[in-house]
Amino acid sequence: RTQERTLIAVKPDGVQRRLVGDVIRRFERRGFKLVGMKLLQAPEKVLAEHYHDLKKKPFYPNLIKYMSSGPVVAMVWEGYNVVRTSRAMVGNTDSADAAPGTIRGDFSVHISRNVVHASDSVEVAQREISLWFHSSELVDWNCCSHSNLYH
Ligand code: YYY
Ligand code: MG
Repeated sequence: RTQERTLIAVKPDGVQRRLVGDVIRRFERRGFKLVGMKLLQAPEKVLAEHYHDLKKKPFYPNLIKYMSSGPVVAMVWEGYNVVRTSRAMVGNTDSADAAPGTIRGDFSVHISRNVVHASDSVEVAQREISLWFHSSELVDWNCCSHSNLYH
């Protein structure tokens, strides 16, 4: 379970607002390991697949427009329970209900500009990681702080 991985993405508003470093810092300090990262203009096909379950929602066209409006920083983070813990770190989908101390609760006021994405289950994480990254883009490395984070 310390090998669990999740997809975290800083959305275009987060990149524009120079929040990339803060998001990375929170995951580093919590104790997670960065195993993949890239800045990219998200292709429409990737976004359509990424949000396929929301295709029929009224906000879907605006969501795709927003996610295409500029570069995103896609990352894969690894560690114990990372999927569930990162959802807690990111906060409620609706920024208005996101607790202070969470990324959305600290940096955003509206659901349509909520700064980051985090996979919501281990199965979804695996699908999203393979959608956004080639396996060759993920790096297996030994973190020198491992024994201070896990027994
Ligand atoms: O996983 P999470 O990002 O927290 O929420 P989802 O329910 O998967 O929705 C994805 C994305 O869609 C959300 O981050 C913002 C946007 N959205 C919206 O603009 N308006 C809504 N009423 C619901 C979601
Ligand atoms: Mg989601």
